Formats: sequence, C-alpha cells, structure tokens
Amino acid sequence: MRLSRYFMPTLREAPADAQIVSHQLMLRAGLIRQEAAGIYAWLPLGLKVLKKIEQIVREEMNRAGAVEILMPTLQLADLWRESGRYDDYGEEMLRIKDRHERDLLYGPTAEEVVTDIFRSYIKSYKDLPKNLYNIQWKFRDERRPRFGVMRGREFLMKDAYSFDIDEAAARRAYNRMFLAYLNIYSRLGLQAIPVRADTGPIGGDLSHEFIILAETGESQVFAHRDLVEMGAPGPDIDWDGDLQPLVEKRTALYAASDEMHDEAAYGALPEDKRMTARGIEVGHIFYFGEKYSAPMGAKVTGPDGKDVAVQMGSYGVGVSRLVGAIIEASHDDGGIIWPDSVAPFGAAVLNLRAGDAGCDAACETAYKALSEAGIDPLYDDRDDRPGAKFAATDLVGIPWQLIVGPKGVAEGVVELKRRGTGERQTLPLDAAIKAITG
Ligand code: 5CA
Repeated sequence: MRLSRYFMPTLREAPADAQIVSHQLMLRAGLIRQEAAGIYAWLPLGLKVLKKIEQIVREEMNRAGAVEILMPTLQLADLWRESGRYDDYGEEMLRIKDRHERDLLYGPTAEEVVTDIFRSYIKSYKDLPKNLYNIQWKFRDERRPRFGVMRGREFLMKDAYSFDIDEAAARRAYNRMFLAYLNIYSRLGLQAIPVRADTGPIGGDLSHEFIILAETGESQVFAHRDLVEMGAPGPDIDWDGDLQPLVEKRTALYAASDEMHDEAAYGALPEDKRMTARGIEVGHIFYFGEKYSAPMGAKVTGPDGKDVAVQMGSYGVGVSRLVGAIIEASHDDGGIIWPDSVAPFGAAVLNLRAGDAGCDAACETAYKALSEAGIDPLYDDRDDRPGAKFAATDLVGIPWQLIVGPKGVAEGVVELKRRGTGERQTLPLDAAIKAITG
C-alpha cells in the first residue's frame, strides 16, 4: 500500500477523555473513531489488526474441533423468554421493536440462538460432540463504557458453544477450549493466566477467565508465579486424547480474580511464589450443564433410547478488546509495538526524499520485493519531513522499517530498524529485504 493513497489519519495528540494508553494510541494511530459512547468505527489500520486477531482465533478454534457459523446480531425476545433470561438480563440489553411490534434485541451473547439451532437439527447422541462458534458483534448497554474498545457497548466477540451427552464429555469440551485459548493468546504475543471465575449472568458452576497483566486492567488477580510463567501447550497436542493432565497442571496452581479470591489459600503459598497484579479479562469460559438445554428442550436420544437434555458450555474471546489489550502489553513512548502476528503491515518502506530518482528507484524495488514475498509493506511515498515519517511509523507500530535516504543510496546502502528493540543496521538493499523476508 502506498501511503499517499491510503487512509491513515494519525493525530498529534489524543483527545483529553482518553484515559489509558491503549485508547490514546488507538485514536492517535488512526485505528478507530468514536461514533457514540462505546461505539466505534474501525479505520483501515484498526480493521486490519482486528481481522488478523479474528483469523488467529478462528484457526485455533478450528484446530480444537469447533465449527464456524454466523448468527444474526438481532435476536427474537421469545427465545430469551424460553430460557427465562429476558427479564433477568436488565438494562444492559438493547431492546428493539420491529414494524410488526415484535420484540427483538441486539444480542449481548448467543446461548439462546445457538440452542435453538442445535435443537432443530440434532436429535441423537451419535451426532455429538458438537462445538459451534461465531465471531460476531455484540451489544451490551454498559453503564460506563470506557477505555475505548476495552469496555465498549458494541464489541466483537468470538463465542463458542459446546453440546455433549454427559458431564464427562462436556468437561472434555471445556478442556479443549481451555487449552485452545492459551494457544490463541500465545500467538498474539500475550501471556494469559487462567483464573477461577464467577459465572455471572451466563450461569453454571465451572468457569475460568483468561487474564493478561496490565496496570490499567479492571480486575485484580492473585496467582502462583509458576502459572504466570508457564507457556502455552502448543498446537501439537492430541485434541481427541486426554487433555485433563495438561489442564490440571495449570488449574492445580492457585489463581483467582478478586470475586473468587481466597486470602487463606493464597497466603499459604510460599512468599516468593505469590503474585498479585491488575489484569484485563480477554476471555471467559463456562460450563453450565442443562441451564439452557432443559428449559429450551434441546434433547438428544441417548444410547439407552431415553431422551436427555444436552450438557452445554460457552466460551468467549473479546476480539475487539484484544486490540486494546495487545497495545497495553506492547508499546513505548513512541507508540504501538505490534507483534508480527497481528501487525497491520509487515514492514514500512520510508522514502526520505520522495522525487529523488535514486530514492524512488530503491523504494520501488523494496516495495515490489516485499509485496511479492507476502510481507504486505506500507510504502511512505509522501513528500514530507523525515522526522514526521519516523514519528508516524513508530506510532503505528509496524515491526520493520526500511529507511531509504539520498546519502545511503549514493553509498549503496539503506537503514533497517526493528520497531520492538530499536535496533538499527546499515546494509545493502538486498540484504535488508532478505532480513525482513527471513
Ligand atoms: N456467552 C459467554 C461466553 S461465549 C459470554 O458472553 N461471556 S462474557 O460475558 O464473559 O464475554 C466474553 C468476553 O467478551 C469477555 O471475556 C471479554 O473479553 C469480552 N467482553 C465482554 N464485555 C465486553 C465489553 N463491554 N467490551 C469489550 N469486550 C467485552
């Protein structure tokens, strides 16, 4: 992409009401624009990052055996009356009437819709297990939308729903999601801690939140240090095998958010293993058995010929919240530092003297080679001061900067900067391209 043709509206200063660094940087780097409280338009750079996160989530869900669908944002109130949640959900639910005076709502979550889909088609235990997910916009009329996309009213969620014949099978489904989540966050460059959690309006008795550490997080977490430092299980586990040992290795260590915190259990840990910090909830998984399947009549015939309500769980990832969470975890005074896996562009080519024949030719060569190698470069071909180009490129956080100036071109070299470390090297153009394409 040539910057002269792109739309990347960067701002020198963030609006005063942006309180936390990720919100400030998302506005300054031109990722989002607020349209109403807690409701955002995604600008080109923000949309690219959002789509990359979405794709990583999708790949890991598919790997763990979940199947993608797409449910509507608008749902029938009658379904929620069946589950008994319509009145309970309260003011967070945006209620709408259509022209026929039928009650609709903008989905804050989709247990009812997915249960309705399931019960329409699946009638036998032989068709289980099933895990259906979608990546879809949700609306919750939060009392205090704040921190930009962190607590929005409209936000993008990946929500998955598992259906099983009995509790043992449902726990296997839960375990698959538990481990898939750790792999998702690891691919996003994040260290996530699974903590025991409260189930709130979703319900159930088994639940974990996935928290990444950040000073601006809304929850306080208390955890065993070994858990904080433990890596993700990796993609090559046997997803159909016994995952319980991998899950237990993690759940055996103390970890809780404030609502579930047990001071005595935490205090019993060796002092050097106690860790408490603020964190951001980037995922939440629930096992709630028959809470929706029983009232909504989602039953299958079991091996003994008797009908039973299916055992369900639901599993959410805050996809749009993750954009902010990654920035909280990875930035410096100059701006955002994207992990390569979600960077909006793989590299930036900076032409320090657009119009100079030598600079233009070197930049075009780099731009072509990087494009062909699938790096998706952003070429700053504008006629602007070098200082402004450096600042903008640092701000938007592109992992590599290939800097082309007239002096270097005369000597047959360019400069290559790694955004994360600030490391710079001067080298021939070919070598710089090779360093980026690996
Ligand atoms: N149905 C279940 C799981 S599919 C559910 O809705 N869980 S949830 O309420 O915990 O939401 C799942 C994830 O969505 C949260 O972990 C969080 O990362 C994200 N999320 C929730 N509310 C918001 C919000 N207001 N703004 C941005 N992200 C949110």
